Amino acid sequence: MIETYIDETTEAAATVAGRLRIDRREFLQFCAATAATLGLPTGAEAAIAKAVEKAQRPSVIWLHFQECTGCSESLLRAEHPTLEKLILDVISLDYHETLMAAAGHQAEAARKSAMKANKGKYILVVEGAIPVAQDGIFCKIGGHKAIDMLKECAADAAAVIAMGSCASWGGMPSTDPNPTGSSGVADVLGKPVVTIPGCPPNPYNFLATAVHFLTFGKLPEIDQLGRPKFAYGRIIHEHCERRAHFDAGRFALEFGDEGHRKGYCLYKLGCKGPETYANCSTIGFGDVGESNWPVACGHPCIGCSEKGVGFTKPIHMTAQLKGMSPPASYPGVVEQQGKTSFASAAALAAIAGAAAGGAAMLAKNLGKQDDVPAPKKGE
Ligand code: FSX
Ligand code: SF4
Ligand code: F3S
Repeated sequence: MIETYIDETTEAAATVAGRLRIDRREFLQFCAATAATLGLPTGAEAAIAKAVEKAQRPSVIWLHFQECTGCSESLLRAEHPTLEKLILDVISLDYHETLMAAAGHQAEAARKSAMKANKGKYILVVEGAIPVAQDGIFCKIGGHKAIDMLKECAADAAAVIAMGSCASWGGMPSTDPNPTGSSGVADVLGKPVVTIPGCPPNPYNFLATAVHFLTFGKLPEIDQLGRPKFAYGRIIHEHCERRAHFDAGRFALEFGDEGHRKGYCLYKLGCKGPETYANCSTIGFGDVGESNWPVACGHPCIGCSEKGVGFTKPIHMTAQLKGMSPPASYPGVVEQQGKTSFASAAALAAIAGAAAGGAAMLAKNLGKQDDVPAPKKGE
């Protein structure tokens, strides 16, 4: 049984590696990492390998509206060629204005023919917000208003994915006063869609969503905002590498100060990790490991994926703490040396399981013991 499983997985991996001219081990690592990202049990990597091997690629129509194309850039600027090759192997990208060779009428014809050939089966990916003010006149492609193009393409799609914060909830273009009425896809269509927010979003979250669709024939479980739970189920702060500093009250107070140079928590510089739901802290960006994300680079998270936080709250305003109560006070970054009260020493001794006599000795060791009677000989 186990031999069959290993043989089939190895065979599938060899086929995909040969087809894409990538390393077989790298592909197997990708399958295991995707299974882990999706929170699937052991063995799911075999199902993923086989699904990718079969190459029944879903047709994808990718629309661009009010945005900077950062979503597509983040997808294609992976450090290793594997991610980019896999994305283009896992899906059949039939229409994507910035990547397709066709232009003008040919591009329009490609969109129409992909929609016709895959009616009811294609995935519609939308990048960018949709302007709805003044009847949506602010964004036109091929003579069509964004709002009309979106509705036309969504009508026969098997699933709609809003890629990036702009498409998910309006993002940067919807910033107050929002003169063009920039809106997210779900608001325009009047129905829930899968959203992968972030500016840009993490390409792994899109790829894992596509692989889930390919492997299980359905999209992953989502929350009330349409976000896949595997990626947006927890706040960044829960898994941040600087979290121990937060809990210990060690903060950077200015860029370049001692705390900042030592890698202390960025909460007091405005980090929005405590109110932003995303997996940036666990999977990282750019295909170079988990240490490549804003906080690891020394900048507070600005909450780019979170509606009401990113591009809304001032970058250096301290975050609202979600799901936790802050301590009433924090110890200083630099502890004062010297006087130690008996009460604090007793507490420390109690933690260490020592007796009151031990507390006196501890107080002596920690600093001057003005409040503590000197221990008698033999104590
Ligand atoms: Fe840009 Fe995408 Fe930001 Fe928006 O990403 S990276 S402005 S989310 O739509 O291109
Ligand atoms: Fe990390 Fe920001 Fe939380 Fe500090 S506040 S632990 S830097 S997520
Ligand atoms: Fe954005 Fe914050 Fe992640 S700024 S990329 S949600 S760490």
